[in-house]
Amino acid sequence: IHRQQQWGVTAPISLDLPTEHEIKLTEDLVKTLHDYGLFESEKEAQKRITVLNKLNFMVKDFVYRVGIKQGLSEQQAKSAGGKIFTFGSYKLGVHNTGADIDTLCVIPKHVEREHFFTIMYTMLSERPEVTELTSVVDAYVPVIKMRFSGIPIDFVCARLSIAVVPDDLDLSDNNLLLGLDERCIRSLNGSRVTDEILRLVPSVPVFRLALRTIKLWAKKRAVYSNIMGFLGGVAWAMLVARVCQMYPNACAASIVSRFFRIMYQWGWPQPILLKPMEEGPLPARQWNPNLFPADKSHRMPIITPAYPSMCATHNVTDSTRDIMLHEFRRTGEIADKIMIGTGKWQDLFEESDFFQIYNHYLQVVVSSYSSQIRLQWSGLVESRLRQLVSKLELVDLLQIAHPYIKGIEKVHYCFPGKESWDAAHGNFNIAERTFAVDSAISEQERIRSIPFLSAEEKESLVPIYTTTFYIGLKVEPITDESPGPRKLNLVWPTSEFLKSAKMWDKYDQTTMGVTIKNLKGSMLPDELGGESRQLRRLQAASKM
Ligand code: 3AT
Ligand code: MN
Ligand code: MN
Repeated sequence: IHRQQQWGVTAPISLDLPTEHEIKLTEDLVKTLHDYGLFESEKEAQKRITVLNKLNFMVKDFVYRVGIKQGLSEQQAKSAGGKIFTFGSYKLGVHNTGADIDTLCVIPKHVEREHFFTIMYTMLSERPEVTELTSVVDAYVPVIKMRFSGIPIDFVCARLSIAVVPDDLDLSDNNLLLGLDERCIRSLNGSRVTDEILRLVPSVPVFRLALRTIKLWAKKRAVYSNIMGFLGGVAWAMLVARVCQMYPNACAASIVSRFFRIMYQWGWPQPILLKPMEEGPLPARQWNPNLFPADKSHRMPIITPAYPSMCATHNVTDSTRDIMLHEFRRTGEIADKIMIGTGKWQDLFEESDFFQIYNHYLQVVVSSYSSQIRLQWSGLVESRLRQLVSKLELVDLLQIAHPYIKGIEKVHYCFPGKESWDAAHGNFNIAERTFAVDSAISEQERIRSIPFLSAEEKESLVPIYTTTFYIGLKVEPITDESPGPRKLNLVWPTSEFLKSAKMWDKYDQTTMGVTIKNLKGSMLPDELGGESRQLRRLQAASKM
């Protein structure tokens, strides 16, 4: 029982212990989450530990090998250490089956950062357990991606300015950051933030269960995506942690039930902090709306607890904030019903009706003629979509521009010429030659499964990859003050967006495309709800 201690920046709201009813509801919650398949098996958990042990061992071997190469003695090279840490959902203890393990490799000063992407990379490539090995060296946080015994790993690296990385190294010391490469500081940040979050909650098991619930809810309600202007995993974790601090003795059911109203009523843009911000030894700038105009523009600031503190919700726009507030309010009412017994936990996880609720959508089709460039190009456009949303927010009569959280990936097998041009512009409706992009099925298998075509015809097919993003548009309703037809002028935001995407230095108009279309809700592809909308309209018409 936590009595006096203050968790975070204010005194607790209540120190009440859970009631029997709340404990019962928490047990129901655990069962419900199990039904959604959220928890991995004991066997998978064990496998993750084995993989991490192997990686930790490989890191020590890597540090040793480089030490010998640099002329250290056998003894010095051996004792230089090296160690892995984890962060992300695995470290928080809220990962689902199949999630990646975000892993940080910490190396002493005699090993260069570059060695991680050359020597360590080669060592990994020689392991039979490693598949799908790639490195992204020029990313903001450079990373090696791979599967190790089938488990996806994001492997980042930080080189410290100490000669020995001992097994009991603690990353919380701010002075460790002194004199480090920016990329190393950013790589350390993930671990330092997760460690702090876990340190700042009154009960880790309660926090974990509540966070699992909120993450599932946010995914189902389509508000889980940092890149689209909603919140990502770290931001949701900090929100849940803050509510845990307010109710140090509560069980997960009551944390979850209070979460939505607290977040709805929060005085945004007042920031969410898990602890007072610290001064530190770096010249780095920390989040400070009094000093930096950009920080003042954050709509829902959620500040990371590890020095240097940053805002994890830089991407939130007016539209995405309004959408999240709407979801908080809506779900708060559902949660009340669950607590008084007139609703069940499943009600929390009702799928978003994004594709049903708007009369108009913008459809952004990103296309590429090769699978190599596909992810980079669609990623680039995806990262620019927020700018389109921000510009749409300025359009007269447009109340909300609502981006859907993920792009829909397809591959179309087309005959060269007009058909492939059409496909690249989002006009291809031959179902038996369109496939969801899924690494489980190879290209040969897909083509083999196509009916009606001869072997020669199949031979000439070319794949066109598309990723399609949607933005729902809510137009101001007709009122006495503004009667008459609603004609939106979307020319400026859409043409600016297309122009900016095509300015990408790797853009090549012969192999990449991007187009925007304005669609009526009833014109959405069937699998997204166009069909059910048409059915509803027919039903409504037949009743008249
Ligand atoms: P999953 O269970 O993996 O879906 P997660 O919270 O672990 O949820 P990620 O693996 O995507 O999510 O990210 C883990 C952390 O890695 C979060 C953040 O500190 C860092 N991170 C993720 N993506 C980026 C990025 N593009 N740039 C910088 N840091 C990132
Ligand atoms: Mn992860
Ligand atoms: Mn990851």
